[in-house]
Amino acid sequence: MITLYHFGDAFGFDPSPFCLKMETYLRLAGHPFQKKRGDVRKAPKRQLPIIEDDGRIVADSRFIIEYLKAKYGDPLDGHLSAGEKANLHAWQRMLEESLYWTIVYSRWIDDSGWRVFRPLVFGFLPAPLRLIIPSLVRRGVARTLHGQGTLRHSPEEIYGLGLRDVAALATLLGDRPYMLGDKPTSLDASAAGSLINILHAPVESPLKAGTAKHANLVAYADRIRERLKAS
Ligand SMILES: N[C@@H](CCC(=O)N[C@@H](CS)C(=O)NCC(=O)O)C(=O)O
Repeated sequence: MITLYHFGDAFGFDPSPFCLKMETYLRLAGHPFQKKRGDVRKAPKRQLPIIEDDGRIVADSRFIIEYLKAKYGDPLDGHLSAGEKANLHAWQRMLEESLYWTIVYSRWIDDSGWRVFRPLVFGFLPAPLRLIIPSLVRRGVARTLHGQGTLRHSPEEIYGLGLRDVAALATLLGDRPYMLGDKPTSLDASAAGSLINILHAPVESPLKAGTAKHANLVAYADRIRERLKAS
């Protein structure tokens, strides 16, 4: 049995777009699995998600999906042409290397997001640590966002960049049930991981407000979330 180690369902789903991506992938692909709360400090790359399968640990959602495809087959992407796979690759990178950072900004740096995010994610800590740890982690996230480039922009620019990604995604989806057509692919795992985290998390932001204007993305996130709950 595959075990998915993730942060936990603080929002009724995992606040990490990558952990929610992994859960969505496993459910859409129909692989039986169990979820356990992971410890990022013990993960091989100090990040979650990781999986354990037959005693083997695999880290990073991209390598996990490669591993699962090699071991259990490729029910989601196997039918795609080389061109469609290239397309999928580019969209996935947009979600995970671009839009992701606006999501991070909206929760960790934007004060209004932080006020909501902090107690939800760090509320489990005992009182003295609850006062110290969140600010330390927040400072680390700010350093990462500065190194990566996002924090060199104004808030308007950061949200503007994120919302351009969202608008492109809305155009891609159009009126189809899944991002690339009638059937789910691994792109839907990435898209759901991000969109459910933007639209269904209790963090209000210009990113959420702008995404909510795309009726097709709202319906898509609702649909995939229902499918996750049902399976
Ligand atoms: N490329 C990785 C990204 C995973 C990732 O960024 N995980 C974040 C949560 S969204 C994490 O574990 N952060 C903890 C840290 O970096 O200290 C993947 O696809 O799995």
